Amino acid sequence: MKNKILEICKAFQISGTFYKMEEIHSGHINSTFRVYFTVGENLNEYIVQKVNTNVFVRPVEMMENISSVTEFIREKLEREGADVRRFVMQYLSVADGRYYHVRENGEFWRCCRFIENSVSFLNPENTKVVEESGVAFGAFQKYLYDYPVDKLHIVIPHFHNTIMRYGAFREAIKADLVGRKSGIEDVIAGYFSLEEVATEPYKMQRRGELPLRVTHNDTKISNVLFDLETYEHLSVIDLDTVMPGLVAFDFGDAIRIAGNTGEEDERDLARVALDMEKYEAFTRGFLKEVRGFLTENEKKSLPLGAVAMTVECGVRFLTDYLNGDTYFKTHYSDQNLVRAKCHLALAKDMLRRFEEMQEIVEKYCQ
Ligand code: GN1
Ligand code: MG
Repeated sequence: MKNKILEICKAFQISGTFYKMEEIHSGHINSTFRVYFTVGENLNEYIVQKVNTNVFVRPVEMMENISSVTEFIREKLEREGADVRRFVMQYLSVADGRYYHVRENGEFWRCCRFIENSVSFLNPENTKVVEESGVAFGAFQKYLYDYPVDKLHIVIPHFHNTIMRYGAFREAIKADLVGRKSGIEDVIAGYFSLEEVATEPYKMQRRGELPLRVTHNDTKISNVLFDLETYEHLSVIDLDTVMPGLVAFDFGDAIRIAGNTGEEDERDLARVALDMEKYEAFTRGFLKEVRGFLTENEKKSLPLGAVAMTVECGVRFLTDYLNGDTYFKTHYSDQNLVRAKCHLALAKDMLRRFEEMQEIVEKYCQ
């Protein structure tokens, strides 16, 4: 692997002496490496990624979205006099200016600078960090508020089309490709009982009640970088799925992770609940940035977005389990089922606390 990574770094015109590299295992789709080079006394760090082209079948368009959106943010930051090296991602180009390198065997690679003195968290306990992540994703919305949404490529069509996600789920149940349906009828039934509520935000958008904006579409808290010492937010990362979408989904997908008292694949369901303190912290941070321009319907849709994203992601995990784990990376045999059960429990807890969730949103809309 080292030789391959060195070949890729050379393509991206990285100078210096290779020092070390390590794989980062937190993503479920792409393969990610942190690579260190020394130049004199300095240690320069890079994130080198192999894009999963089974999932991202139009990787060139994806990189066009990313470079265009980051450029847009960078210009605004420059006008504000902010430190562009810390607050927005910077991708490296190969000799002819493209932001990707395709190897002879067809592998699609890209590389960005690692933001110095930054750290990310999978599911932090510290509510200040959770609030800061709300500010980070809210600010991302705010910076892209006037970005022409029609210019974005649809990198993965129907990505957060919850109705179609249920369609794929039905097909997987019917096909039962690897014989995993038997014994999990209760989990399957649990997801069908939430279909109506989970598909509501998508239907609202179709009825013209919610606008499409430039959204991140994968707002897990580990996709925010924080300053190593102050824990203030720096840049939002993983811009692969930046596309037209619903603000409720960006809010909701963040709550799915940051608001869960357990892990994304928590096996002990007694540990899975909506952490109201963290929910409130994220909401406070997020709304501080976006309340000035969201429509009334959008504000009201936020708690529903959290339920929808939790259910939709759970449906996707269960679909993948039924299909034999071909989409999400798994680290043990029933991980997708464990993830799905956890998301079902979390969504049910959200519905129990739904009024409280709405009250908190209203409180920070003032
Ligand atoms: C995938 O690989 P990662 O962690 O960035 C997935 C998201 C899911 C997430 C679940 C392109 O994101 O949609 O919400 O796993 N990305 C894609 O943790 O499908
Ligand atoms: Mg992602």
